Amino acid sequence: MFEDLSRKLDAVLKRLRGQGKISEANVAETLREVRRVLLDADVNYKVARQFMDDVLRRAVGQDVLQSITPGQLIVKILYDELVRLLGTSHVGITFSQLPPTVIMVAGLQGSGKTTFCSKLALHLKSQGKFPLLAAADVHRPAAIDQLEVLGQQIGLPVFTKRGADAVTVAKEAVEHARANARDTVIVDTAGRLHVDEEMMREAEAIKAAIQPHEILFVVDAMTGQDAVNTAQAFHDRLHYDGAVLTKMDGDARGGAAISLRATVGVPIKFIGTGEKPDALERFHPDRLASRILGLGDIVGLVEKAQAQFDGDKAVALEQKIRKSQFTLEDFLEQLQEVKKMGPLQQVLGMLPGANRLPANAEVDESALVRIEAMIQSMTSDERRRPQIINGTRRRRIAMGSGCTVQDVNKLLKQYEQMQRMMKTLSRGGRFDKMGRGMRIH
Ligand SMILES: Nc1nc2c(ncn2[C@@H]2O[C@H](COP(=O)(O)OP(=O)(O)O)[C@@H](O)[C@H]2O)c(=O)[nH]1
Ligand SMILES: [Mg+2]
Repeated sequence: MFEDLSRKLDAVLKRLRGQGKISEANVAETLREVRRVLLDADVNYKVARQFMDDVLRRAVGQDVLQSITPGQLIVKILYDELVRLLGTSHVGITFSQLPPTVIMVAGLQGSGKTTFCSKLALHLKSQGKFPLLAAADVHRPAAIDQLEVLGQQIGLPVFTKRGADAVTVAKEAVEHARANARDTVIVDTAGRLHVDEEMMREAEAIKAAIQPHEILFVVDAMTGQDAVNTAQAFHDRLHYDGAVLTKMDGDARGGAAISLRATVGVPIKFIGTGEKPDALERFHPDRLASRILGLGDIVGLVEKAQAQFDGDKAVALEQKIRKSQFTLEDFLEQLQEVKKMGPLQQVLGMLPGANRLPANAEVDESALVRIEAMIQSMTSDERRRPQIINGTRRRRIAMGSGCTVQDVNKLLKQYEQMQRMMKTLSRGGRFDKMGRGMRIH
């Protein structure tokens, strides 16, 4: 997510970070470069200017130059201001006291509305809700089919009425939900390729007819500045409650995400990170800011892990990492869980410093299989205290796992590096050696 922006910022900030003595000229120069990087990422120029003004004001106010670590203090100020720009804290969906909660989803064609409807439905289902999907994009029969297929995939009902107009479908869907004890209705609507009067009128008519508790505007993050213009045009007519940024897994430059909140003044509530129904994340300004600044997303990572395996394990693991008591046994268990979490590339992207991995760093997943085999060939004493693994033991482990002694050496070295990084983390520092340390093979 935003690899390019993140890498450029990192390059600019790296110069500051290392320096003991920093002059006013260094700071001014760095901030100018940060501004240029933001504009490159398609951040709205007014937003970028205001942002830099705020950062500068705070840097002067906190007397950055007099502090012991001026470089780090600037990074901290940038982080704080970026979090603020992105909306400070997560804003969730407002549920009605009196079910069903009606959620209307609007946006341009192709922005990812229908996909988002199914993602949201699945997300709410996993939280114990009973959603009903409503196919109120009636202009293209294929749109109704698409929602029906998605509904089937996630095991949730879809209300359709072929031949009826959008307002009728939406209204009857809400009645159907009420009669059938569904506590949430998610209404998918039609979009067009561009903002146009007819689409707006239809959306307004649906809004008037069903009076949704929540209107979510879906926008493709890849469209940059355009996203912000469209978002404003929809907001002028619909006054929606939250925005959803889709296709954040693609090579979106970041401009839309960074400018949207500041320009339209509406919180971003979710982000879409893939085509599958489970590729949805709640939007957390602090996490995105730390990803952009290359500070990693440990909370997101632990949460993702948590969603995949049981919560107690995740908490225990986090504590172990923080206390640097991470053994090879944990490493093995972790590898097995990581395999369940999905593509390693995505998992690595959430780690601090990951923006310094080469853009297309290939992760050799078969290396994992070998590592697993090697750890499995160790005694439990060896797994807990790898320092006892001497030459004889290394040969035995290599034989037992069908690997070479060099492989075993490499694994132990990687484990050592990982431990060192975890120590840095537990001291509240950064994984600065991430780029080299964590690469598997
Ligand atoms: N990579 C990626 N593709 C997405 C995402 N959300 C939607 N899509 C794809 O974008 C295309 C348009 O999505 P759709 O939901 O039909 O858009 P709609 O016209 O607004 O309903 C489809 O091919 C989706 O699979 C996302 O978060 N990531
Ligand atoms: Mg659609």
